[in-house]
Amino acid sequence: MGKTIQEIEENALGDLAKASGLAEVEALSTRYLGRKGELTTFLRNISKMDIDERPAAGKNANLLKVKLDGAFKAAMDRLSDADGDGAFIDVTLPGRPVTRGTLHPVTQVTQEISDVFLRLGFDIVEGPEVETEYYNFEALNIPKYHPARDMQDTFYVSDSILLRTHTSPNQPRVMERVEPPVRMIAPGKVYRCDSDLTHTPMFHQVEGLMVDKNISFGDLKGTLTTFIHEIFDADTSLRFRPSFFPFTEPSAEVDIRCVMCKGKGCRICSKTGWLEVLGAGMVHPAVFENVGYDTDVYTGFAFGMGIERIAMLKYGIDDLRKFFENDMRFLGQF
Ligand code: 2NL
Repeated sequence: MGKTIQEIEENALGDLAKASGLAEVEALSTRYLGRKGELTTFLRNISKMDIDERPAAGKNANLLKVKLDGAFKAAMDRLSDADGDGAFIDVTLPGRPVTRGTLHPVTQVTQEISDVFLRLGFDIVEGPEVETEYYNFEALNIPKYHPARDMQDTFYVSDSILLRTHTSPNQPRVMERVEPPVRMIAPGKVYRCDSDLTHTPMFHQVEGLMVDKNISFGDLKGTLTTFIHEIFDADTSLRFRPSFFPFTEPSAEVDIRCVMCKGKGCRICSKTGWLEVLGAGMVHPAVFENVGYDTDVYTGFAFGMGIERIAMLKYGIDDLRKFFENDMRFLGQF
């Protein structure tokens, strides 16, 4: 006598569990349910059994047929190419890891600088990148034939509209609207028609302004010293060197002790031991007159710096162009 219904079930399900491909499952289906399959043969032989065994055997065999039909079909669905494109999705494969992005180093340094000045009570102000000649130049006491207005440096949009060459235009815009005290910084993108190893046509600046009664050069020195000690090491030495800007008088450039050699002299500081980090000064009375501030009552200081330069010194980056190449291996380090 052949196998029992239980033996056929155990064998069929055991074989199916071990089957790894569509062809193997199809072969098993034929072996058990095909015209000469084991279960088919069993069903055909029921007529040769004792008459009182036939009803139960027929019922169990038909139940198993339904069960195996379902199991083989489910296995084939799982393994076959349902949409016919020659590929199928194996939902049991592990997913690809999702990599997490980072903030651009220029964004990070902008936020750090903003945080320091927020703690000192300054407001953050943003304004248009497409500016008028008036706010970019005239309001800041940069006269018509000043070299800074040369076509070589400025991207003109039309006769009197341009891409701002610094973030200063935000400051007369604010001073026109509000009376002192003013404490603000203006971070953002600026544009200059210049492109070489150390210049990109777009870069980032932060400018600051403080106006009130009795603001002195001492306030400027104290504020910028605190700022430098927050951004670089807390014991970084500074020096204020006399300089010139049309919108400040007196003006100074601020150097810090070289972050690489600590003053011994190296390639980064060109053997001077000092690095220039920002420009500053007392706001020129002509700027106050342009916005309607009384120069007998108010004084103020202002400063400006390039964010890429601060980021390069802070992180030891030697090539400005790295900020603009968007190489993930570079950007992921910050
Ligand atoms: C630099 C120097 C500076 C200012 C920016 C300013 C703004 C107003 C009035 C007076 Cl509204 N001054 N800004 C002052 C001194 C220097 O920037 O090296 N920037 C990258």
